[in-house]
Amino acid sequence: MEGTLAGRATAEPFHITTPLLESWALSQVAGTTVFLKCENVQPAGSFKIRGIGHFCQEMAKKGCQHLVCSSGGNAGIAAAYAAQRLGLPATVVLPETSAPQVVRRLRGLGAQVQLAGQVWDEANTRALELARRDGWVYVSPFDHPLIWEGHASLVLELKEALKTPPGVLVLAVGGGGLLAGVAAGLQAVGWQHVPLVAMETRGAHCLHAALEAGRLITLPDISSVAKSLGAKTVAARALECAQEYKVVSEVVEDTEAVSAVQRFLDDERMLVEPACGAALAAVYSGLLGKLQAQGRLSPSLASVVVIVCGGNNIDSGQLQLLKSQLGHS
Ligand code: PLV
Repeated sequence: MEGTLAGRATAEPFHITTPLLESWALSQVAGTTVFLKCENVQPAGSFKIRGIGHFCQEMAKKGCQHLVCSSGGNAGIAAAYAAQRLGLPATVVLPETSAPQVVRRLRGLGAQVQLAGQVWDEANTRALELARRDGWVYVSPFDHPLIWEGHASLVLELKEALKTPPGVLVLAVGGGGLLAGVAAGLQAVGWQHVPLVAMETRGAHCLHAALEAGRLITLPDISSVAKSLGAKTVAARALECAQEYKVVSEVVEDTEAVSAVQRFLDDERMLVEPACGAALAAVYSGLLGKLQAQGRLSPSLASVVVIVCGGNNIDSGQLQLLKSQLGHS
């Protein structure tokens, strides 16, 4: 019996098919139908479980003994969740600035937690060192073809639900795993012509900087409060995708991302972190309308899909703190 359960645990994906909800409030703001792809209701609190879950399952099949993941929080929670389901030990390395409730959640999932450095890139260096141990496998939060393959499942679900392609798809970019996965998914369903609006916050805008320079750029520091977007360098594959597909890269201020989090909470009664607020700000800050006026998006969008990527790095107290830091009332 135990064997059967373990077998099932490796065969079935760990993510769920998420709801695609039409949002009355966001549709009012955008002037067209806005659908929310609700990744915030995934088992580990964000879309990350799609790709990370798939990656960990494949590594388990290959005889991995211990998973070690560096993370801004959400990828780590996804890896710890996957490890628990696979019956494997996991170590998650987070920056020292990480929220205590994320550390508690990780320990609750049975993971060992290490804190290293001020930003994700430094935590990642530690994770790569640990991964040299025998039987240990490094889990990137965003940079692996299996992760993109897992994330692509999101687009298959969109195709199943919508049947016809949306006018535009809006998503947040950190290290670019979601972008690379969504691009792969669009290709797989024949929707490669659907434009993507890739949202970052200033101070975590590594894709935008790379596109401007035409090559990978390493930001000097992460100054944005959207720590889950805080990779200093975007994945090479994400830059390629941004050049190969119809990708509009946009940067919003922290204050717009946090204000979007607050408005989304009031409109939809869902609390997401600023990383996700960056995507929502494309609607709330009137950016889509601006892009339409500039001719960078069609003036008549069939519909808008916003990937509500979710995130665990938030609670009512943290939102209050962010608002007071950024001078919101
Ligand atoms: N967060 C990664 C990388 O952090 C992590 O370790 O959890 N929205 C949310 C809620 C996220 O957690 C992330 C990634 C993103 C968006 C961006 O996804 P990506 O990295 O695939 O572009 C440093």
